[in-house]
Amino acid sequence: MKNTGLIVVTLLMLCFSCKEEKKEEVSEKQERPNIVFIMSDDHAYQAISAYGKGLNNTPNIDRIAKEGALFNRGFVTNSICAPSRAVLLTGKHSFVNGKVDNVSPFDWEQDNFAKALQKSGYQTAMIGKIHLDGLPQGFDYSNVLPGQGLYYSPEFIENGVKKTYPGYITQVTTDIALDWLENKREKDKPFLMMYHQKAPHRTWMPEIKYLTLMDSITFDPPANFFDNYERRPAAAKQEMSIFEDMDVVYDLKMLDKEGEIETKYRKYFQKKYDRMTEEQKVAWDAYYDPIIADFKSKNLQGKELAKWKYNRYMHDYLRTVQSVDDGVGEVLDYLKANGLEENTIVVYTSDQGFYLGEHGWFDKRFMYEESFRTPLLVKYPKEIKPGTVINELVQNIDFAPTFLDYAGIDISKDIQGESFRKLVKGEASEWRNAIYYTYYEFPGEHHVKRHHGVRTDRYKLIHFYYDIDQWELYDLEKDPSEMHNLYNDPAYVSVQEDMHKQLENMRTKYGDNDALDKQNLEHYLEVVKE
Ligand code: SGN
Ligand code: CA
Repeated sequence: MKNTGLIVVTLLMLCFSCKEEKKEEVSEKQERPNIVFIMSDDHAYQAISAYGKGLNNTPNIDRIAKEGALFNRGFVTNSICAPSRAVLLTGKHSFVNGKVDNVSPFDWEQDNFAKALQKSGYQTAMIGKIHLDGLPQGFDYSNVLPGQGLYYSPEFIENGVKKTYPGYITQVTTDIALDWLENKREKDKPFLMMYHQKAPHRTWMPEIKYLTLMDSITFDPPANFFDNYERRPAAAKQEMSIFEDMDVVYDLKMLDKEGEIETKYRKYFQKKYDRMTEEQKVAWDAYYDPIIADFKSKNLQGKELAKWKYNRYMHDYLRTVQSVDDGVGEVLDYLKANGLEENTIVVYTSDQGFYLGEHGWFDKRFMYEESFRTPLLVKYPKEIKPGTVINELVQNIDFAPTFLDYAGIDISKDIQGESFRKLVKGEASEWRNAIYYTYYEFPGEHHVKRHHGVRTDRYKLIHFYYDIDQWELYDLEKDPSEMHNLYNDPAYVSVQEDMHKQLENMRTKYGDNDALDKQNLEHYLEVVKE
């Protein structure tokens, strides 16, 4: 009897521990966080209300910072689209992953973090702008834009098959994302969703519902809008000036029916306009026609014209941002309504920053703050305290290792970024004190010269090269707008020396050198010649 009792008890215990094990296994699986990586294109941090510039309201993007963390020093390694996306996927600098500019090919065969997540049991999706040729690898589902994408009646490539969707691109991209979350993924697996908007990329065509948004507001240009580029010859030679280079039809929508406003790029904008439905065109014209008439009647010149252009630009740019913000709201609401909020990491960022009139510019590419920086907001209720503010230097090479870290996957040694998981949790005791930058796409659109440089918390050293040999040094604490090049200033001799050392250290650390620069240059010149 005694023995039987013991056997029963032992069996019961065994059974119990068996159940416990199962429970743990399940809960461990559930604990692997989902990742929603939201990236927009050319979204300046200045146009996110959480950053406090006061230009616009982005309540949904702001929610990410309110419920999680706002990064004040988020940077890219190379301020241009396709290279930025290659860095994001690989965790490696451009000169290592090979995608140094928008024209060189991207090698999808190399490792990327989505492949690693997929291999470890994640469901993975890539939706929206990708700007890397070829079928995305590492994704169970992809529905991406060919090239830059189109604002109205956009084309997408769904798992390799091209189709056109009716409607407005930002909403279509959001709908595809929500459809994947709701109907396409395997719901028992953790997931990674890359949800990448085209907006607010040029040519800033707003959604019909936002045509009149902020219409009554006149924006004052930034203090350095009429910059004279003194002691900055590379900055003086770009072609990204709002006044000089913005096309009043192509960029600023002055497509008059009479065809009197003839500009270089008018015919390209006509094509974009023609993609709208009759109904959309009626609403579009009702808004723009009076502005066109007014513009014609005024015949603005000089500074008045520059300010007019700046305002036209800001209105359309900020309207396209509003649709992006709506999409973020829809995705956040979906996660909440479906019990996914607690265990999902949500990141909001852009492929780089953008100029909203600083130095008189639009576009990006330069290592100056507005384009070198990128917005970065992250929430993860399980680990990140609401209202966290991060001031350390974080860069887009850090995304891949961070996500691998959260997913519990080994970070391979050749990844160059660092996981910021501990940093954002408030645990990192040590963090880097300098970051490295490279830009290659010259000669090319917008005419920004090749350069590389280093930035520390306070200083920045830039070297422009190729058809120029120019150094720039900035004290960001005293001169946050980078108007005073301090290179060879006697008061900064030791800073300059130290920054040169830092630059050499960076190039050694990441494996960059003159031979690589030369190789990339030769390849680029070959491709652009064709
Ligand atoms: C297009 C734009 C440029 C922009 C590049 C790169 N011209 O060529 O203004 O700098 O993309 O942007 S457009 O007439 O086609 O709009 S990136 O974000 O893809 O790198
Ligand atoms: Ca971009």
